[in-house]
Amino acid sequence: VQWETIKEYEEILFTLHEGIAKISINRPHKHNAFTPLTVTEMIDAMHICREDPRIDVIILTGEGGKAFCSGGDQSVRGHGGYIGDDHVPRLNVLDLQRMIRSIPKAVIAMVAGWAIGGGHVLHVICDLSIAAENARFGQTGPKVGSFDGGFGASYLARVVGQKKAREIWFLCDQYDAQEALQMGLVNKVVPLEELETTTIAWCKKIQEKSPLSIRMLKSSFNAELDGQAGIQELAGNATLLYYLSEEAKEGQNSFLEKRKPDFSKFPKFP
Ligand code: 2NE
Repeated sequence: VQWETIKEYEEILFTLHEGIAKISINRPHKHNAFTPLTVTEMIDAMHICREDPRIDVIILTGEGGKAFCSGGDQSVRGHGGYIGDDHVPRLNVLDLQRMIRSIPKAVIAMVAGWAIGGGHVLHVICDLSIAAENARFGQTGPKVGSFDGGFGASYLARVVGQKKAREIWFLCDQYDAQEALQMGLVNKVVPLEELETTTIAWCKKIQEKSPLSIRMLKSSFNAELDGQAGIQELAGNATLLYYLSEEAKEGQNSFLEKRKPDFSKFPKFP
């Protein structure tokens, strides 16, 4: 597969292949642990994924085949958060989590090796997860003095159930790919050498589908769980569809033409 670079970054790779964007954490020497810069770059790439009409589906992954992501880089964790060149403590991965959840395109986690800590949460938030046989999953927060009580707890519990989610966080055990499959934490397990081709095949199946259907479904799945923000997303899509209608255009045109709107010709469906 030929991946064409969309934009150069320091700590991630951002590439495109036939409408599929790939955001890959490029810190394999640290099992793809993220720094504030890694996350800032991922956020920038996600913005591009949202705006670029060439991009239908997004793959999130890590370089090297040994780790998807091992969470926040503990060597730059300081007083109050993860510290970058600006010396400001940040937890900007939470902003990235919300972007993965709200972008109106499918995001697939392609997991080889470790998906641990905040890296585990990132795959959990993705719409789908495809794992290589060498994938290992788990949370470490209570071991290293951290926790993610947001999506990392509540959404994980929606995915695997309350008992299992509490086990994952309280025990900090690690789970192999088959165990992850059994608990519904991933969608499919494949040999490492088939991971990318399988993920691309899944992307292509999604690409053949109606983008508006995918968009509506993603926001519908989110709506119940995400409270007012979830309803806002779904309602925003309803507004988008309404703006495409002649009925909505009549309202706008009547204002611009300084006349009373005539909505009488539009059907009132039962
Ligand atoms: C992932 C795991 C279990 C792998 O173990 P192993 O033995 O296969 O590899 P090793 O030797 O530990 O790691 C290889 C290199 O990567 C670094 C290691 O320090 C090591 O470097 P060298 O000693 O060779 O120089 N490395 C790995 N993970 C790192 C990390 N997260 N930060 C900095 N360096 C890291 C094992 O590596 C492991 O347990 N890693 C730590 C996992 C972890 O606790 N992550 C943070 C959880 S908290 C979090 O992510 C978070 C949150 O809870 C809330 C909000 C935001 C973030």
